[in-house]
Amino acid sequence: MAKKPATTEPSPQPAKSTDSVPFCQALANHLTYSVGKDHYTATPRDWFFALAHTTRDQMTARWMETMRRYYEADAKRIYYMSMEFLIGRTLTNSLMNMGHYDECLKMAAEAGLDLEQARAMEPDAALGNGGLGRLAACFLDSMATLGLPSYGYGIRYEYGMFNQRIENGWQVEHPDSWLRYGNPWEFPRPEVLYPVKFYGRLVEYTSEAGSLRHHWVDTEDVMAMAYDTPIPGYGGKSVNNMRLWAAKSSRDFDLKYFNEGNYIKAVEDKNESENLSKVLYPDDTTAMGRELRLKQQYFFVSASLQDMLYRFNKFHKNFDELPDKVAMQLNDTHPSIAIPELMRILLDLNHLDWDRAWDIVTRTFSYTNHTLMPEALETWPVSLLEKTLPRHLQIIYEINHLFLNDVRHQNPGDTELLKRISIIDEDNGRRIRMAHLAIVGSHQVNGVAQIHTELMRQTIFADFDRFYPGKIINITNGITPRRWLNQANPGLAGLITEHIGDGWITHLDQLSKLNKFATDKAFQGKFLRVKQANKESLAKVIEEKLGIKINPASLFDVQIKRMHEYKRQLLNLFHVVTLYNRIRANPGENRVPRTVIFSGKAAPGYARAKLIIKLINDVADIVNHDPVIGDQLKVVYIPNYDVTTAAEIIPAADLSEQISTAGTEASGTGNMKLALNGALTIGTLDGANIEIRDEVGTDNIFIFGLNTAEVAEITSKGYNPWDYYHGNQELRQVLDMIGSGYFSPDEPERFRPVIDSLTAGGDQYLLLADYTDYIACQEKIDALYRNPAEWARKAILNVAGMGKFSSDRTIREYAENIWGVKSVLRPEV
Ligand code: T68
Repeated sequence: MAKKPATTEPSPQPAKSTDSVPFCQALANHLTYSVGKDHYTATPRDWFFALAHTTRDQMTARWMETMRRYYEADAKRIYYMSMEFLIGRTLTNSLMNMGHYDECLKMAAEAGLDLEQARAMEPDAALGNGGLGRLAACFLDSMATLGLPSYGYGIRYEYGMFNQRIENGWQVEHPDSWLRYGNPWEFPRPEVLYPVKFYGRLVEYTSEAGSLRHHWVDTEDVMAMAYDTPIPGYGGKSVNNMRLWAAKSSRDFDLKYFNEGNYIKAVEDKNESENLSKVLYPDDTTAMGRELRLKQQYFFVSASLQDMLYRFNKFHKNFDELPDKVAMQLNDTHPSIAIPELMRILLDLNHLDWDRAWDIVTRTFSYTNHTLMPEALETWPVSLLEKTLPRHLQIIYEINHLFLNDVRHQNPGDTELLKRISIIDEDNGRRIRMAHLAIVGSHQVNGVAQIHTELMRQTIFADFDRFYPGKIINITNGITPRRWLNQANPGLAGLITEHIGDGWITHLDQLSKLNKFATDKAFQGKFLRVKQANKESLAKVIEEKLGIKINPASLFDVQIKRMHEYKRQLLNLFHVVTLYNRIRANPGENRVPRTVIFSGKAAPGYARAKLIIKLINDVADIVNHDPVIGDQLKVVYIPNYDVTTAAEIIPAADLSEQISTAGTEASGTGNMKLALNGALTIGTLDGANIEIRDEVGTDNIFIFGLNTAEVAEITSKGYNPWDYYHGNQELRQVLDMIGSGYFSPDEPERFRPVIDSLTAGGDQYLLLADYTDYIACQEKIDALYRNPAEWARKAILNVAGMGKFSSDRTIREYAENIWGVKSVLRPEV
């Protein structure tokens, strides 16, 4: 047994506040004593580290005070369990949330310090793939801002999301060594160390009282070491903790090998166990059944549960109190092995009986689903669990057995139902359906937008919705206005504050006060000038990074998100090629100039998505160099989309492309970020687009295409893409050009498979069916853009209507409807 870790919880004495030391004095001290440089020798990176340490100091005292406050209140804690936290940069966020940003700006100006340069030295903490990981980061910000006693638990990957370079038009992945220069935000906790077991075998025995007991023995153990990062809420009143686990070898040197003189082998084994937290899996929509991924999941779940129970047990002796003191939120099924793990802890280590343990477990866990796509739903081969986590497999079997008994009791004779609803899929080589396990083991399950939740209830989880009425609920996603408006778009944030005050930063629904300015000419003018300035900044970045000169007066048409067929970047590209053909056919016509901006990463193994990136770049190459086209159309692929790039692009967007096939995008959150920054949306009736429409009004959003009912109908009737190919001459021309190598003269057949998949291949995502309506909708957008006052009015109404989409609202709903937790606020001092 590993020794209980020494507590890292705060001591009762208040920590000495560093608030009294002036910022510039503290900064100078850090430059000298933490970085070991002076003004003469300091590089921008040195300044970044000095700034980060100064800022961290300011959070630390409040962090400890917050932890003490939660202890004293014996508050119910939320544990947000997530394989991904896509944090991005921290410096500006922390300075702003702690209220030191203006002081820092002033100090930098006086000292002649180039703050921009120093800020740019911070690497993104890219410990996530996309929407799911960024949602977790927005939630941490909101939970801290609301003073909710919460902890983020995850993995401290040594390599985060890969860096994407575009080489000759192709995506090339490069490792993201974000810790290379050290991470100034984290506190390593070498004393908070837990063993995590793998493999081994089970020994059954009978206790003195006659009950069957299980021992899991001969395991291979890896140690999980904690790294803590303070998460400041806006206003700096509460600072919460994100605790990430890194794998350490259980013995730094394996003595057995060492004694045999096999030093190299000992170090090799150490490295192997430390591989567990080495790298983030970069796949967002395919569940890959890789042993290392399962081990990562169990690794962080096991460490987190040990840690949570250690904290619980300090003040509570009775496990029955656990659900009153702890809420565990599973961010997708990735941490759902926590359900059998908590059962194992209660049964095998604490000898509770099954029913009591199960009652505690199901009242503690809840699960968020982020996708309906079958290929993204996790299943693990029974054989893999049997080898890696044998006791968990036994427990899952027992959970399933009891669950199926209940289902059978309510639905006698319905064997098909039992097969469908079972946690074990018997048809595909026996696999564990993790979503089924998560639903059965949770008291509440939620979808992330109304339509997504509806579809969960009607399709993939319909049997569960009937069996557990009321268990599946909706909580529509949100985004933090601190990062996505206040920091990302200081121009717009300032304009808003000037007119309605700054209450919107924590009460986003106050944006509705902007409604009355939508027709105000002076306000419209200011609003358009802010947008124009943002567009000019982005144009500069694009020219510096890519050497492409874009026209800042053109309509900035933006699609930024993971590359995936269902998101239909290709449909957007078909519009680009249509415009290209129209301009070439009629060069003199007066048109609205457009700059079409794409950015996004493809999973490294997703060949089709990578080919589409190459296609976009090949089209860009031809379009951007065609003298007939000139300034009227430009196509830009901004490489390495990450949180920082998003914050550069979003404030400059005029048009937000949210064009997934209806019924495929669970929610989307980029749609919210863009509308909040005054972009108009062109979108399908999918995910949160529907709720955005409801909030901003049908007249202020451009909806096109088939809805989910029509998608279902057209596919069930037998969809024939050729009908559309033959039915629209412009579409046919676009497809023929791409398919026959117009954009790839060096290799004419390069994009043939892309086109074939749409025609002969059946066009799974119905691009051809939606093309005509999409193009017509884009024409309406062009027409509107010619009328700046009308455009501004609609864009202002979009900003004014975004109040609902604050992650503060989302988190309040989780707190009330799932977690049953209350804020523990700092008494006003
Ligand atoms: C996204 N999912 C949804 N998954 O696609 C998006 N998956 O509609 C939604 O807005 C967002 O979640 C937040 O709810 C993801 O981002 C992943 O990143 C992912 C990662 C690993 C495995 C599976």
